[in-house]
Amino acid sequence: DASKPARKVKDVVETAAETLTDGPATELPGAPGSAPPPVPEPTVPQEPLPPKRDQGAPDTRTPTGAPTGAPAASMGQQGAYLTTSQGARLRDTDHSLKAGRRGPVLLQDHHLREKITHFDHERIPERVVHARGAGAHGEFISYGTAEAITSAGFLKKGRKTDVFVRFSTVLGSRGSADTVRDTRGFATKFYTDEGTFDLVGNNMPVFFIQDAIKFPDIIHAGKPHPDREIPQAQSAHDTFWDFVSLHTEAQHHTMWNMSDRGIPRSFRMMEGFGVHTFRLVNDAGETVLVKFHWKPKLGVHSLTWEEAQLLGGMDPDFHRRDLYDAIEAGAFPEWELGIQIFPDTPEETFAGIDLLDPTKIVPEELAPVQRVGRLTLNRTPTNFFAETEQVAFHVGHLPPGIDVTNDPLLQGRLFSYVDTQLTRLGGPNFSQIPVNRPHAPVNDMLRDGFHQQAVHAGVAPYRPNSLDGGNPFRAGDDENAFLDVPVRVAEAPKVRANPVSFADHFSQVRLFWLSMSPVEREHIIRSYAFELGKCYHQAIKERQLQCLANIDPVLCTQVANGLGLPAPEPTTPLSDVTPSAALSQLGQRWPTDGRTVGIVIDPDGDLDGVSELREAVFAAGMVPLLIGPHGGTVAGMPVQRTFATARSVEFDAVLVAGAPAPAPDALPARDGRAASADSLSVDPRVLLLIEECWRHAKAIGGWGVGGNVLRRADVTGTPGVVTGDSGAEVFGDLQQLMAGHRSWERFPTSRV
Ligand code: HDE
Repeated sequence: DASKPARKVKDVVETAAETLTDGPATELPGAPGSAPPPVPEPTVPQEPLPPKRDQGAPDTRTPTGAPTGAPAASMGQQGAYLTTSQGARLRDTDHSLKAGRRGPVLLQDHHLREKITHFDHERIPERVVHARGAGAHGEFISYGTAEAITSAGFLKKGRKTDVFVRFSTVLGSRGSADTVRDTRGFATKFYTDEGTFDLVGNNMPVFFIQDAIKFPDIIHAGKPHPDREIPQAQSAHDTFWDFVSLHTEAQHHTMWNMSDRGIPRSFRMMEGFGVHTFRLVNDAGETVLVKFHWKPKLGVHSLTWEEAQLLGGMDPDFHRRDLYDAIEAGAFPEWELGIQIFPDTPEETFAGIDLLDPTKIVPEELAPVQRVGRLTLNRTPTNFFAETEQVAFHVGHLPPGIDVTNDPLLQGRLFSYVDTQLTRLGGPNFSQIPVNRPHAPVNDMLRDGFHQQAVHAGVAPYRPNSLDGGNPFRAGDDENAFLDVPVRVAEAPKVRANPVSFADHFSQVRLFWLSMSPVEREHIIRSYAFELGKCYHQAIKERQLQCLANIDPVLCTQVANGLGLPAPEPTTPLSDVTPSAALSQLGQRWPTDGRTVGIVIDPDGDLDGVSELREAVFAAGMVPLLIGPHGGTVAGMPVQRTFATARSVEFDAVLVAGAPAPAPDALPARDGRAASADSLSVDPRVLLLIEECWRHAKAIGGWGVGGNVLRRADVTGTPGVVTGDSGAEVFGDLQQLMAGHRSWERFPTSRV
């Protein structure tokens, strides 16, 4: 009974206090002899909300499926009263148990020791790579289009499977910024009812190395320098470029990183790739080779480099926030899972491309990506640590119907992903952590070990046995067991060597370069020039320029110009390749769901127009954020950003309804501006907002006084800037612009 007072606690404490004689005579209120004042509760104790599904206790079931008797939610946060970890209620958690008010703390204070000891061990080692990440729950619904080529049940028509996805950067540590230039991880855990399937992919379809044995080398080169531990989460430093320029198989992935793909606008706007070739097997035992792709509903979009840099300071959590905001706003991120299918021939090549080489793609024009299902992320984690930090992916988590190939990078990963969890999650029982628990019944014979959660019954965790009734039994041929496809292994000598085709390091980099639009090429040139410009060693820059010369002379010359170095001649003939239009991010129109529209308002201006516009933005599935000279509300509408807190980088487009003149004590108007043609005085922070949006090629609009503000900012009449009579009218044009993502026509490119 929660309301029952503790048994005469007050009397006990008072008696104890009376017997104390060692306190100094001068002690103030609460001196020995007086009972400690009761600690008031700031709120009335009441039962908390029922725990969410994920807060439940681990499923402590026996191998035969019988519950062990542990209450379902015993590990979650529950009950109105604070307790010890053993469930004893506590009356005080703010004072240590001391020998007198001014005395030393007593070793017998078991609550103090439990609280501090647990805290001391709260942190676990961060992931050695992909440490910075954000996760979300969702569901995958299969179209059934892959039924003929795989027996995997979750790919049967209409089948719905729970998923957990974790996005990440690779190089930075857990607290690093989201918007750095880097590859992004895109790891998906499908909790299928035939066992968990982890598709542990990236947002780029190729990798730096062809053999897993080099992974420590590339990561040591990319991580901060070992002496000063800088730079954090960057590839713009000597060791990275030292490695990739010496190790030319890295050039393809490096160019993807230098392209706009290295700075995604949002996790929601990234493609995902399984990178390796996998093998699917159907019920008849027939096999095909496949590459997995995730295609985002919103299209593939990127930040500009300046935006990415500004966000590193303004909002280092930008991608994480964007993901959670979108899900909580109901703009659920969606991707289609697609596969490229290749015949499973002994050569394991397609159109001359070696399917075991993870530095190669198969252009979509040669093997179209066939859609097999839809992923929707619809729930944010309840607890970051429990779920996003503790989730453990493994490329070897495969259900029946999906198998691996001999890609030497994939083969090494098959070892690494279990091994790393032993250190990171502290032992071999990580699959019992709630987020890692399979949704299929588990009946393994794995026993004991650190952090064992299950209370296994039975006496015979071995096979064969007669004591546990012979359990567990092996699945027969027609009982949907995992099939190791009996691929023929060539009789060959043991060697430390690659297939000969792996020696081609430049042709597909050239293919990628030639597939880019002029704007994208311009960005690639700038990123090489920026990153190499950050290197100290001349020899490294020269060596990388040599690699670029072997990819494309125009690219090489432009980067060399940026560095102020001569462009070398190619040392290998340039490959004759056919560009792949599917590699470019530009030239299409995409849905704009969940995009943010900043609306600059004057509290004394056209608020009816603002209100109408706000509704129109909501109706279009986007997020309107009002930006005013001060916070609070105007005409019943929340002002979410002020001229002081808003920065261009958090908006996809900006609309100006009006902007009041700066208050006398605000920042001074810029010199020269105040004397401009229409002499309208505009807060300089609003002008900065508009200028930055313009520089970042974002859609800009204004109506009424807002049109004058845009004139003041000198942007009217340029591509992607619209003015009109009403907010709703301007928003119509703005939506069209946003569907094309950016207005690059503002910056005609001529160089490439
Ligand atoms: Fe990983 N990788 N990796 N990787 N990887 C890890 O596993 C590794 C590779 C990828 O959100 C680690 O649990 C080796 C390719 C993602 O939890 C570790 C090699 C691709 C994630 C590991 C590779 C990836 C990881 C670190 C070379 C794209 C984050 C912590 C053979 C297809 C998963 C962990 C998450 C994480 C090893 C190469 C993707 C150490 C040895 C190629 C998305 O096991």
